[in-house]
Amino acid sequence: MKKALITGVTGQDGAYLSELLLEKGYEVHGIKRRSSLFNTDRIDHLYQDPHASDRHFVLHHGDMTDSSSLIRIIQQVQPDEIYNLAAQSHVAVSFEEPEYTANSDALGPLRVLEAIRILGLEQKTRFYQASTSELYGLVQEIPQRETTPFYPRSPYAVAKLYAYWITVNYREAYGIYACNGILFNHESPIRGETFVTRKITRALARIKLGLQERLYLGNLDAKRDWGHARDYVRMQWLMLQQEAPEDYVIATGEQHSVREFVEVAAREIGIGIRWEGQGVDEKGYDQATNACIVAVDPRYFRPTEVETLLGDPTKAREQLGWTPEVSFSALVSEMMREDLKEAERDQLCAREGFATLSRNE
Ligand code: NDP
Ligand code: GDR
Repeated sequence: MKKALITGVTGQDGAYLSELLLEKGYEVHGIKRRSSLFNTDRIDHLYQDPHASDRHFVLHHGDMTDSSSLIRIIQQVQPDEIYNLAAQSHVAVSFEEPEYTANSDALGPLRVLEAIRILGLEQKTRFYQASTSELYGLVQEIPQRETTPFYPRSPYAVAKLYAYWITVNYREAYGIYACNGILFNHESPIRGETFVTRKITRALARIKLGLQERLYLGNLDAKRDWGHARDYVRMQWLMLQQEAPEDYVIATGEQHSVREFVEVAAREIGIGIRWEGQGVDEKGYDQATNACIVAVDPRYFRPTEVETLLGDPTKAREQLGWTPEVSFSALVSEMMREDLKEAERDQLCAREGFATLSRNE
């Protein structure tokens, strides 16, 4: 039985990847960091009691900023594959916490690679690094492919640039099977609530049910190449099953703006959108059209923005036979459906006198 170790197992991709690897018969180990509340919502359905004898899903406490925990876990697990997904993954937050972001996102991967080397696992353990389209930042070529020059535009992207190159360097210097998946934005119903897609679907569902008044966003003209996380974790696994390690762009090849995302999501649940302006009542509805109001709040603008990203996944398609299965409209539709269910649960709680919180973050 193959053993995989996933850092960032409690995150969006960690949850989908755990499901995929368990289906494939792996023994899956995950690293979660200590928090004062349970932070395992996304993987609770996979949880196995630590006292059970035949466990295939095992969680360990560790942190990307703590070499000792990483070395100890890797020594104990002796994984065939490590998927390094853990990161402070929010671009806007990285401007507020640049040093921590560098520690976890740049030095974190270095610590894992060093652990592989210190433990003499160079020939055994394959390493996947969660690289990102944010590396392209101020884009130098459209669409972006593996050979497009990088121009990072945030502390997050700069940290990920270090991680990208240290992965390449350890591959070349020590012969480790190490590769970068340069993944473009990928979303799902379990996407973090402060990324723009989930923020939109969650807010529109709550607005429809009268639980929230307005949706405040930043740059509506930003364009992204959005895919579904389930498609993208398949590719993470495929990249570690090849004869030789290589880096791949994973994207859909299709681009939409934030504004378009709002419009498609609103259509999906049959509500009108009115962009901030005149004739709006205090609840955020335009009474004439009964449309929900989307307002722009400058606090969501970034000091340096990535305006446009569009990936070219030709190499992944030709060499690995990978194509995304979920279309943009199917993605929006699934996210809207799931957020409506969540809003209905919150509405029920509100009706029974339990408070629910509208977060506009
Ligand atoms: P999430 O933010 O959903 O998950 C990040 C995970 O990392 C969480 O499990 C989080 O733990 C964990 N984590 C954060 N800091 C630490 C730390 N110091 N030590 C240990 N664990 C830590 O991200 P995604 O699942 O969306 O993304 C996975 C990876 O892919 C990330 O590295 C991200 O940067 C990268 N990426 C994501 C893309 C996307 O569109 N989703 C695109 C390209 C790259 P906790 O749950 O406790 O917060
Ligand atoms: P991104 O995702 O920065 O691309 O990073 P995010 O969803 O945060 O932003 C996408 C674009 O939307 C604009 N935007 C807003 N963004 C947020 N979060 N909130 C808003 O209110 C808002 N209004 C407009 C942003 O300015 C941006 O242009 C994600 C993360 O998953 C990274 O970890 C990953 O590496 C990249 O995708 C690929």
